[in-house]
Amino acid sequence: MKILYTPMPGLVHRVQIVARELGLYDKITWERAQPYERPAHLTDQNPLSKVPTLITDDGLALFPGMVIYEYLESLAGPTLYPSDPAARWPAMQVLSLGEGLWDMTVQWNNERKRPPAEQSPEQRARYLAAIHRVIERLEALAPSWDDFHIGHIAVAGCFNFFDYRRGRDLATNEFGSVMPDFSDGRPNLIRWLADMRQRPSFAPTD
Ligand SMILES: N[C@@H](CCC(=O)N[C@@H](CS)C(=O)NCC(=O)O)C(=O)O
Repeated sequence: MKILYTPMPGLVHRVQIVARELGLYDKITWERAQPYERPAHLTDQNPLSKVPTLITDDGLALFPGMVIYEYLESLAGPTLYPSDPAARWPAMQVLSLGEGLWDMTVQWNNERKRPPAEQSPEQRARYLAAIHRVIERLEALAPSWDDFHIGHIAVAGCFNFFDYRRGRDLATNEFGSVMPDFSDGRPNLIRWLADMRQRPSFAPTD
């Protein structure tokens, strides 16, 4: 099977963490695709031109990330999705918060990449307010996280991106503004993230 993704030096993507946790990483061909350039090798498989996109050995394209995680789990799990309903649905809620946080951040980031005259301050403020609300909710939940599941990968993966993007902004001033430090003032998340990053699956790959 193959996964189309955008390598970023120093950043491990959520789908890469999932593949490593499941012992599938080396069974996957990892192929570079730049979704914003809408290359045919991506759009032929995923008309949305989004990464990650997985192509199974039978040639079926799967997306978005949440479907890919479940597919990988179906090959090598059960590992990352709790089967007991009392644990499963709270885990799925954390997964949705993590995926939603990612999507909101991508939109916020895309908005600030536009020429200043075309940016909408209202839109940016809406995205940012939602990002802060989600992080506030995660900060409240974090003290109860003594297990490890797919939701945790989704959330920690967002913070990996925040740190990566913030580091680049500080180094390059590419967009003329700096990604906020979203973990600042969130002691529960800071503690929990430090533990997460001890896992071998969280080491950067590219
Ligand atoms: N929820 C999506 C998010 C993926 C996503 O946001 N991908 C971005 C790259 S970071 C993308 O492909 N953007 C292209 C576009 O929106 O046109 C998933 O899990 O697959």
